[in-house]
Amino acid sequence: MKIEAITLREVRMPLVHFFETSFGRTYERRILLVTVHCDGLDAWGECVAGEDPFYSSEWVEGAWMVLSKYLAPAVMGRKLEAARDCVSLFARIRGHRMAKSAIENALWDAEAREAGKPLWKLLGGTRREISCGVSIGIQDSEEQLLEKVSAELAAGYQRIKVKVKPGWDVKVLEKIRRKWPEILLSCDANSAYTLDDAGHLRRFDEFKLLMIEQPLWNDDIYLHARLQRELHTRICLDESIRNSRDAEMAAELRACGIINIKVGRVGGFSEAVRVHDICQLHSLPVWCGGMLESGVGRAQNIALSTLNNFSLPGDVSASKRYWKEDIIEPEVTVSPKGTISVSDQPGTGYKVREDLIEKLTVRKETIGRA
Ligand code: OSB
Ligand code: MG
Repeated sequence: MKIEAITLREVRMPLVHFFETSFGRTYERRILLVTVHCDGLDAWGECVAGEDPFYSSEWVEGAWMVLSKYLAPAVMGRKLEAARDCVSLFARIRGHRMAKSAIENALWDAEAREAGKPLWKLLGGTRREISCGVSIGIQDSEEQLLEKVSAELAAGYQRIKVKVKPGWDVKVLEKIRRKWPEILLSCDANSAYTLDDAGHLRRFDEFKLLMIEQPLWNDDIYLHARLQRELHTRICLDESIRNSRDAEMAAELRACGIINIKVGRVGGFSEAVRVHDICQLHSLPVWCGGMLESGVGRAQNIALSTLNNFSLPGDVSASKRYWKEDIIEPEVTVSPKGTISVSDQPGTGYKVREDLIEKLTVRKETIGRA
């Protein structure tokens, strides 16, 4: 693959419904798309950095700068045998994993399409159908939350995850459990608690949750291990797992019972597969996390979710839960039994709607071509 040019693009996409976590509320996404022009084709990747550095230190503006000044130049004009070869070219640039992932994943798209292979097979996937769950944000009222849960269950989703924070936790979980005693239910705190809350978090045990996601600090593993010893409910680490070494440390320290893999958070598909493999070795089930992606990132999450150890439903759900109109076609749809089937077409099996993207673009920069 000869890399001839890279285009960065910001598209603005209003969410169908706002999304609120313990760190804030989002109404509109600023989606950073990367197009790698190589061997006469345009390959696509999405940088999942948020509008603000609240989920992690990465954010759209910072990612744009590092892509433009460091990452695109690091691969420009290079001829790579495989997508994973960009990892060593990026190695001297510290951090910025979501930005790196956008280029690496575009290269995987190119590699799959050039080989005439589905991306999921190239990644080593084995499942033809993936299981889907939903992540439901903090609402203005408990009634609104219960209505949302009810609608998602009716749509067939296999697992409900609700965002929690101090003041929006035990009471909401209790109401959901009382109404639906048998469903797969979990919660995600996005680091809203400290170890001093261990006693409070122990109250979550009575709701028989599948897991409690990232209760403590975004950069911590050790104190999660201390907390895990106090809880029956399995902890699931999200923010804390930056690479396969973190996953190995979490497994050995018994800091969690489940790991959420987000391809952007770990720096791209190569590392995501490594995290998957190390978790499998340690009998830690994984599932695919979401970052309110557009269709470009969503289609790639679907491909990743076909790997064998993705044995729990992911936060990979239908396009229409997020967007009036998605930027891929067909849009992502979920069956009444809460699954997405993968296609045997080359690449992701979804087509990028370039005309629509052009219309939604508010900023564009091409590196490597006059
Ligand atoms: O912690 O999983 C998270 C969205 C933005 C940032 C962090 C998270 C989330 C979600 C949404 O939970 C998952 C999705 O539906 O894309
Ligand atoms: Mg999370």
